[in-house]
Amino acid sequence: MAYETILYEVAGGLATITLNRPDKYNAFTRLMHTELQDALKAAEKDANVRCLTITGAGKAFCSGQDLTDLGGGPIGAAVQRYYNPLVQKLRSMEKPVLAAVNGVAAGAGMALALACDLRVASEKASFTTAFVNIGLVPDTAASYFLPRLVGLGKAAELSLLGERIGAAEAERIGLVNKVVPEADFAAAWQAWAQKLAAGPRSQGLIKRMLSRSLINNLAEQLELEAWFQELAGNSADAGEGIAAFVEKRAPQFKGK
Ligand code: T3D
Repeated sequence: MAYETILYEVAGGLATITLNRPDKYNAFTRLMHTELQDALKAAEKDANVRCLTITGAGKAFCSGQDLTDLGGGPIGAAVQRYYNPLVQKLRSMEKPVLAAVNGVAAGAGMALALACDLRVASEKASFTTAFVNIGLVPDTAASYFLPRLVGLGKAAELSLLGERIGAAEAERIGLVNKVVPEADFAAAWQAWAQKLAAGPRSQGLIKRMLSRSLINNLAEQLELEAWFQELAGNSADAGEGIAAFVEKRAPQFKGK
């Protein structure tokens, strides 16, 4: 399907969404939200897609809400209508989602990266919560994921001061999984995305388990592990994984 504000491509088990408003640093508009939801649903439904990557066109990853196109109406209602479903979809999708952070990620754009499962950043990437700089509070689950990724102290610093940090600092504090030189960036995120796209059914379960670990107590998490291990153990991919180990060959997972 042709979109105006994003690109959506599927190749070899890997779906890629590119936020595509480079002149506005890929800022969100209402149309972009609608198109993004549509593409996320397509990726979720398509059995051939086993990993999704979100990246940005041009110099930026995403600069958050387009401040020249606020749409009017109560701001809280806009957050509920557009941003909350975006986070919910990213978290409920039983497929790994990778943020390939090519440039600056600000406001809800930074939050979008935080809501993904993994973050690979170009050395050109940078991050600012930005909300406080315009008198707002973090949304798009930034106040949920940021303390969990970097700890309360750093989350407070980034949220209260709104300063921009570079990719190396983001890697140092655990905000991104890895930083790669600009020349290697595309190859680096594609290598991870392709590996994830060739992975077993258990990846979706692992994603759910890690999300639940953020709210479960130890006893609940142990029960969940036993339950999900039963599900994973009965999957065709587990059969293949164990057979491949015994036969000393590489497994051919089908995501089933
Ligand atoms: O109603 C609702 O939906 C509420 C929801 C709110 C969620 C949010 O995301 S609130 C936070 C919104 N985002 C921001 O506050 C970030 C604003 N942008 C910046 O702080 C900076 O632009 C950046 C840190 C992202 C990049 O700085 P820099 O110096 O590298 O670039 P720049 O020159 O500021 O920006 C480049 C261009 O992108 C520029 O356009 P121009 O002058 O070349 O024509 C700039 O205006 C444009 N741009 C950047 N961010 C936005 C934007 N245009 C519209 N909206 C933006 N968010």
